[in-house]
Amino acid sequence: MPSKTAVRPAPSSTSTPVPRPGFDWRRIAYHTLVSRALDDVEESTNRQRASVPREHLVLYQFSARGHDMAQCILGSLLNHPHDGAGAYYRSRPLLLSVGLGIEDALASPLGRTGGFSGGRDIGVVCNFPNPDGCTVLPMAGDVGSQYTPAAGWAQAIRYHRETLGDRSYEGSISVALGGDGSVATNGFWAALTMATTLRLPLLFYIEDNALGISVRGDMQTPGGDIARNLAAFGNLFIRNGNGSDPHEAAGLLAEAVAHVRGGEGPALVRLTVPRLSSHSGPDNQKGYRTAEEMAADEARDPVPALRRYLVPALLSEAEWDALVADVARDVEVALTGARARPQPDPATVARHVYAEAGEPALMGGLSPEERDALGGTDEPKEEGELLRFAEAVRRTLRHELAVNPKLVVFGEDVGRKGGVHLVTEGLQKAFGAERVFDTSLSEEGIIGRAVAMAISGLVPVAEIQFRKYADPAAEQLNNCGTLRWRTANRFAAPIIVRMPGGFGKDVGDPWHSLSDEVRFAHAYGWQVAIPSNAADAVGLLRAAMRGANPTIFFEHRSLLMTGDGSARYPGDDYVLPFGRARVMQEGTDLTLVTWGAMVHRAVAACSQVDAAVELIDLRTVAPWDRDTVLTSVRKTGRCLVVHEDNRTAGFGAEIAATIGQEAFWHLDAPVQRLAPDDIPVPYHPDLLEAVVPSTTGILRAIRDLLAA
Ligand SMILES: Cc1ncc(C[n+]2csc(CCOP(=O)(O)OP(=O)(O)O)c2C)c(N)n1
Repeated sequence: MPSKTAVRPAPSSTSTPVPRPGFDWRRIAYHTLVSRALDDVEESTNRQRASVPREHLVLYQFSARGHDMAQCILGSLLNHPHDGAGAYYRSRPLLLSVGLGIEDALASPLGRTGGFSGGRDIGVVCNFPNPDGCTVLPMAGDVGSQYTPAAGWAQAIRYHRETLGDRSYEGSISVALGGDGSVATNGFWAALTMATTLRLPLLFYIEDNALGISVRGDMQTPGGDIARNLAAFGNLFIRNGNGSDPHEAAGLLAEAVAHVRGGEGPALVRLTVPRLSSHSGPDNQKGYRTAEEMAADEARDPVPALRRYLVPALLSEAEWDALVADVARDVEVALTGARARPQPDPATVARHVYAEAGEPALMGGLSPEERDALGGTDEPKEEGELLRFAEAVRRTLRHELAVNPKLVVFGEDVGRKGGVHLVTEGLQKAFGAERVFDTSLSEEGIIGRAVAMAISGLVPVAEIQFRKYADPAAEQLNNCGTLRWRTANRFAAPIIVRMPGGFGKDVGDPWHSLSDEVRFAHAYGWQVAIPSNAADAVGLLRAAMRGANPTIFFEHRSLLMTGDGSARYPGDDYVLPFGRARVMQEGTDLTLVTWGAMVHRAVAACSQVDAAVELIDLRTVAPWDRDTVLTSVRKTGRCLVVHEDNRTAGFGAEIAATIGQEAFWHLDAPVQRLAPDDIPVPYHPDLLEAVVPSTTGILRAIRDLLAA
């Protein structure tokens, strides 16, 4: 009985097995040869650099040579219209085999219009919205970042099938492709935990070429064999073998795909493959690879092995040669077509950072019809009940869960406990554990999962327990923000990320009290809300949940813990558009701009000063309401910005710079900022008071500025 990770011996050349039935071997060979030809075109063009017109150069090239055949076998098995794949820069053969056109495959590295990104991203960082077959999720340059979205797609399959009752998802699976280096990343382990604990329909496909650029595989996992090392991992079906041997690779992949499609849970297949080129165009392999090692890899080239396997058993010599000729012709035609495509227009480069009206992405989030059906009004109801901040958020989540079956709420402790801040208390009981659920302790897993769920058409509302603990998810958050732009509006992932931040009631510390909202305002593609009260929280959260852009939604800890942010419930359909500041009190002497919990200290300070201060609660920092601030400053001639985040490069710097640029001649005094002196938030109440702007500090700053 072979062990579950046993390596099957490669068949000897004297006993070439009969090609496995059930595979379209001609198609597999065609795609393998196309991939090889694309690598040839790119590499030879780059070699002849001096004589090739600049517009025909591939500026950044990664070859799939050696990885190609096994990927094409895998691709041939991904034939369900709801299959999905999280892939990486060496995965182009898989894309070809699930339907990517050759001209598109060439247009992207040439940076032409169309293709994956319209010239915005590297040609092998692909994506493929594929209504008739496997969707390839937008790849990213970060190794390992493909895994948690792939797990999220698997969870979304289950949600569509079981919770929404969409039988068309029956039997679909998700696949994550990665190299041997990628098994050392956080993303790999996060996804492995997700897939095995939830028994998700996810296949991990590890293409082990024993190198991560120059680093050997035994630096990535002890002994250099991740399949062997995972033998004891729970709920994981494992297969391990030779990716240069078509018979063996097809057998192992078919077994694993059948396991996952059959609802038996996740699987991992590791196939050894040769790397027949340098890591990427600029790498010359000097210093880390000997001529003997390269020759040994050449001897493992899967293309001759595939030819031996198919000729004469399935194809005659002449049929193989005809296939080679077909490929050469098709690639030549595609190359001419790709080169003839227009260059991207620089005038369009700023488009699709955010959603644009009337131009939804091909995939991601609710459809415009679904959004319209949800509707909304920016007129608050006046007679609503007085609610604390946390209760207002809970009620908004509850209502949206009730009216939108595609909305899911999740995070650490969010389900059974109702969140460590109890904001989601009772929601799992009311809506079930499929819709409101706990996750494993991995912020990368939470956000990566949310991204793919959103791409599949769901509305994920993720909770990060405290602002500081978004750190491990930084890669997924940043990639989510750029996703629409870098796929030229083919994909979007409008996720909502709720996170408490800022000081608590008389208490702080460096871990639970960070605000650092500027980091998200600086990141591409995000909306950032920092509401100061329950009514704004309702409107902004609902705007995010019914909107088309990814949103960071801050829940200030001091407002969650006190009655400071209490307000009347503005109604079940109240939507507050982003970028609309609130002028809390009008005045002609000085403009005070702030947001979040600082609003309450500013109100207290203003009540003690004998001057007409115009107080502006910004509500959102991305986008921020420049017009309201500039109009006010042009009237008052003085501006004080107060915030809780660091002064240096804090959001106040952005506001001050904008005022300097746009309203300089209206100023009677320099713009002032009141913010912590770049000191982390301390624990002891006296230290906390010394760092975070206080009511008396704000009062003093107002008086100083009025006197200036
Ligand atoms: C997070 C991250 N760190 C480092 C890199 C630089 N880098 C690009 S590819 C690579 C090696 C990846 O090796 P492996 O996963 O084995 O895939 P292979 O290239 O061998 O197919 C590294 C270190 C990166 N792209 N992303």
